[in-house]
Amino acid sequence: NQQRSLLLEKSSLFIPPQGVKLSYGTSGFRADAAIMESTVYRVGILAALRSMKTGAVIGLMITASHNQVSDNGVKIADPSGGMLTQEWEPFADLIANAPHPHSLVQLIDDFLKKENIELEGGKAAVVLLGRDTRPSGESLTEAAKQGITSILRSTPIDEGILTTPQLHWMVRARNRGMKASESDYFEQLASSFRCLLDLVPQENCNKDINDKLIVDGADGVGGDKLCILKKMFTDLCIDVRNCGSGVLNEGVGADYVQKEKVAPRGFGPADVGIRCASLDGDADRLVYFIMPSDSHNKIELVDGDKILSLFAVFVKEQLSIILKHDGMVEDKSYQPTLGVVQTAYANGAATDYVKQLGLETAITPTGVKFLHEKAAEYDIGIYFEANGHGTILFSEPFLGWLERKNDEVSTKAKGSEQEKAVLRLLAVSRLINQAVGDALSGLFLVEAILQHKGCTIHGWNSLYHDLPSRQLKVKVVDRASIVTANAETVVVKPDGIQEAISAETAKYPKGRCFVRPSGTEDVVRVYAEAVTQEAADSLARAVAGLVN
Ligand code: 16G
Ligand code: ZN
Repeated sequence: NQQRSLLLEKSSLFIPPQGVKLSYGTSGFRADAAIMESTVYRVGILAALRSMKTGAVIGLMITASHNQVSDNGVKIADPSGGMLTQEWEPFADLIANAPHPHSLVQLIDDFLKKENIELEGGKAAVVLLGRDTRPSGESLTEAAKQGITSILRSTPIDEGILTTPQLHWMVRARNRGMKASESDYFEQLASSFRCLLDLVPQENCNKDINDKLIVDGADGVGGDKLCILKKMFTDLCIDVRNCGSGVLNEGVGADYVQKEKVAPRGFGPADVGIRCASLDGDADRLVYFIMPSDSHNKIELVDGDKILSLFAVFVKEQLSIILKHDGMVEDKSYQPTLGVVQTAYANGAATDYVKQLGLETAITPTGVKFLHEKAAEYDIGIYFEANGHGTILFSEPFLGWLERKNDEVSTKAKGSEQEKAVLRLLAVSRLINQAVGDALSGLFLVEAILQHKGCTIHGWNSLYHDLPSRQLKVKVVDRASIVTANAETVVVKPDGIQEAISAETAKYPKGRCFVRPSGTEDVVRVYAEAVTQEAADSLARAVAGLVN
């Protein structure tokens, strides 16, 4: 038939290189850009099928995030704007690795039957395409379009160069019938940020929390977009560096800054003590840092855990103001749930801090899809990985309640603290990306909260003090031989390893240690925490020895 011959014809132009086997990991497919064409083509097909199956717009993002510039990758955004459903990941692996057009067409045929997808009669497919600034992005976008148009009645819409979270945001917005262009994104961020600034308590309005913010754009897409946003404010002092004139992710970016704990390229002694931030290559991660006053460029890292803590304090405060009307009486008619979601990489001090705030905490395995899913169980779910990926999710019932409160207080309690708190939380829900972690919206929320509290980065950084920690990578023959459980905190295979790790950890006061196979590199990662840096180092080394 027509579909079959179209697929055979087009796919014969995209034959996968021999001997390469890719898998759709936590961040989609990623590899050297030179071998990605056939994979991206096939993911284009998958995106079109996913759109047909769901009857909704699907996103396809071409990026390799913090990897080196010569790499590239591709991932799918589902109708909600979240990650591709895990149920389709095996199919992604199958078609990416099908050796020739005939085997590809057969796999697709089988899958269509299994999933009950009608290529004719159902809704036409629409796929939004985005890419980061990598030079290979343009031709890979072409391959994706060829993939999408290999399925009859499927339309690609090329949105050009975007941050990953922008594309996720657009997919979500479109599927909810909302305005969904890039300028709508900027407009929503700017107006909600402005709203939060207008609601800064009088006593903190003119506090000089420090002169400016300096942002490392990783020489990627985030810096450019931030420059556009920055222009929407006249009173905002943001100095954006590493905006694309240097090599993407080379000695710059949130991943580098967080892992190496050193300042990115382009930062020097003149920046000591100033509030600095760093985005990653596709702007879905954000960390802050402070340049040290001595000559070494070892920075003080203000990581995802600290961002989470700042958000948690603010949201909790505003929520309790709302729940306490008429001064003291708590509103018992509705008790929204507020929860914090982290991974085992969260510093022990961070977890203790949010617990001490009285918040429910949960941990999940590494990877945005796990954190996001868990956070969505709460009315307000705040999740962050230590590496700076995270956001705040608001449930529909909670937002509905907030809107009703807003109507109520705007007549009965105009100008009250309660009204302001309602407006602040509504603004947060519009500012912070509801689809996925977003460095730009996260950055504007951090800035708004610091203003609100009249708090410097130093004050923020001392909310709690990180326990010393150490991360090591271990090369092993087969990292898949290590199997973990309980959100990666215990090893269940091979036998005996966990007992040995526990025995080693018990030697250190406040010691905590876990190992897990990396999802993005061919290594096993070791994480150790203890009361001194020496102890954390020594625990990590000892456990690395056990895994090896
Ligand atoms: C991916 C994940 C990130 C995780 C990292 C861990 C997404 C979108 N990204 O980049 O959340 O922290 O992998 O890498 O889920 P690792 O498995 O090599 O430690
Ligand atoms: Zn990223």
